[in-house]
Amino acid sequence: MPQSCILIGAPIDSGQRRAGCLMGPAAYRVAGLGATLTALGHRVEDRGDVALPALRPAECGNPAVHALPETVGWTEALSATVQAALSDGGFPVVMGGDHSLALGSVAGAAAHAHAAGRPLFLLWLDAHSDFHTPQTTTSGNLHGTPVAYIAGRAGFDAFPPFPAPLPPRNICLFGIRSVDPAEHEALLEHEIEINDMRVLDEFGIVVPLRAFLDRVEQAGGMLHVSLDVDFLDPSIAPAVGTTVPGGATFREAHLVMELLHESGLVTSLDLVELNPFLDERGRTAKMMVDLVGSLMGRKVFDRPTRSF
Ligand code: B3U
Ligand code: MN
Ligand code: MN
Repeated sequence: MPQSCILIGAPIDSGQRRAGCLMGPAAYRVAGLGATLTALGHRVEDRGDVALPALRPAECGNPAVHALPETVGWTEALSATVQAALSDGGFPVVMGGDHSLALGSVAGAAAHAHAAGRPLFLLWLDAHSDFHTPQTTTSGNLHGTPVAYIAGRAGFDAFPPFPAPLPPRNICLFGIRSVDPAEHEALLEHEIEINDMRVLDEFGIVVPLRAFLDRVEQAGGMLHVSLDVDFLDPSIAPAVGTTVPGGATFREAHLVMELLHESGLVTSLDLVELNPFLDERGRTAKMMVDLVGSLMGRKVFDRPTRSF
C-alpha cells in the first residue's frame, strides 16, 4: 500500500554531549531517503527541519541533567509536528537527531492515537533501554529517558504531561545490551517486553518480533518504531556516539524491517543517534536509508512468504 511519507527533520544534539547528531537530517537527505521512498511508490513530502521554540527556564532537581530547557522545547515542537503529520493521514519519518527526540515524537503519536481511539504500541530498537528518569540519570543525558516518559513514570514534571501514557505491555525493547543499575531495577517493576540480545541469540529475530506484532494486530493498535543506530553492530554502523559491541547484523536488521513491512502495522518511525561527523564516507547514513527501504517494501522477490 503506498503511503504518504512525511519527512520531519529533528536536528537535535541536546540529549547528549557529543556534537554531530544535529547533522543527521541533512545526511539522510544526502543519502537519498526521499528518493528511496519515491522509488518504492510512496508519496514523499519533506516538511523541513523543526525549529526550536523560545526557551523557558526548567528545573528537575538533578544538577547532572544537561540541556533541560532545550529538551523540553524540542519535545513540545516535535510532539505537535508528529501529531499534525498523523492527522493529515501521513506516515511521519522523523530524521534525528539524538534519541531525546522520541520524548516528542512518541508524545505526538500517543496524542493522535488517543484521539483516534486506538491503542499505541512502541517498538524500541536500541542497545540501550533508555528507561532513566531525569532524577535517576547519572550521565545527565536525556536521550536515556524517553521510554520512562512514554511509560508514564514520575519525574518528568518539567515536561508537558505525556498524553495517554502507554501501558508497559505495549512497549517492546529489542536488541538491548546496555542497561544501567537504576534502569534495571525499574524495568523489573514494569511489564515491559524486553528482548535483550540473550533472547535474540537464542530465539532469533522472528519468534519474538512476530509475538509482539501479533499482539499489536489483535489490539487494532498503531505502532511507532524508534530505530537507534546503536541497535546495529558498530561494524556495520560506526556513526554513533555510544557504540556497543554485539549488535544486530546486517541481515538481522533487514529481517526486522521486512517483518515490520509484512505486518502492515507501522504508523510512524524515528531514525535516531546518527552522528554523520563519525561516519565513514556516509556508510551508516546509507545503511539506515536502506533499512527504511526494507521497512517500506523493498524486497528481493515480490511474492508471499514461503511456509515450510
Ligand atoms: N544509559 C546511559 C547510556 C546511554 C543511554 N542511551 C545512550 N547511551 N545512547 C545513559 O547515559 O543514560
Ligand atoms: Mn536510544
Ligand atoms: Mn542507544
